[in-house]
Amino acid sequence: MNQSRLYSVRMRASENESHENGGRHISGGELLSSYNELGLSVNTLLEKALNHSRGQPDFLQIQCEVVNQPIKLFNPLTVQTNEVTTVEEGQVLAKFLLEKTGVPKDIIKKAYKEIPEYPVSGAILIDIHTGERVDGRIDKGVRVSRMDWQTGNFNKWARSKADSTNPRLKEALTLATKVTNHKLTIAELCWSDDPDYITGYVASKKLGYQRITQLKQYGDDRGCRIFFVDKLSDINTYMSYLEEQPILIQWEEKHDTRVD
Ligand code: WAQ
Ligand code: MG
Repeated sequence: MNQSRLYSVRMRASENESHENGGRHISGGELLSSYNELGLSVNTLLEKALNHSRGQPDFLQIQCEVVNQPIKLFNPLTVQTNEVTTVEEGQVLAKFLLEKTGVPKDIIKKAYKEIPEYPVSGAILIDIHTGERVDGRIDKGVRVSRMDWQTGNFNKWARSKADSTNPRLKEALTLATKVTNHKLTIAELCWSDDPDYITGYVASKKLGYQRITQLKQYGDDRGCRIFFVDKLSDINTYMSYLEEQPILIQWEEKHDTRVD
């Protein structure tokens, strides 16, 4: 890919109205593309929006814009899969792992109580000292953008880990790697809002990407994405990192780190 002219391509789709007019979020997607591949890239996101288990969109937008900032390269977080047999077991493990990353127990409890109040299309930010939501984007949350993992390098990584080339894992690991590479991110907690996908994860720079095979019941269309952050003195800089800093995942075996 010619990195000198990359485009950020973003898609969002919703039911009834657009997101800002109160529509129900169906699907979103973001990637980086060369100019030559823009047609393909737009099509990839269009297909994602048109064939989604959350339903058919009434509103759909795809936007392309050139990226002018230099691109950071990150090695992907180390992945571990934790098999659980029930949602309850999965959620106990998720809370245990969050505590291990340094999020205090009472803050985890408070965050969980508030999850049903957050039907957003992005992620919400919670301060680990107060438990308060700090992103200020009440209805939509923060959408992490300008990130990608080129297919060739991803497939090489997947082969070496004997893992499937699951596109969801690719998307989520790319996002988690970007988010946890910022020093003020303590941890991320995530499960999908797609009713047919029940695997989720807890991620942090130290723990890596800890998949948990059941974090909700099949058929449930409520998702979760929380970034636990440490006292953001400058919230705008943090949010612009999430939204604007372009990053590519580039796996190099020699940079693999061990998980504690
Ligand atoms: N930035 C911020 N929040 C996002 C973004 C983004 N780019 N993409 C999704 N979200 C939020 C949004 O609120 C969604 O409703 C929620 O996360 C779930 O998104 O097998 O598929 O894309 O290892 O449905 C994780 C496990 C799957 C993958 C997560 O999330 C694996 C998933 P989804
Ligand atoms: Mg989804």
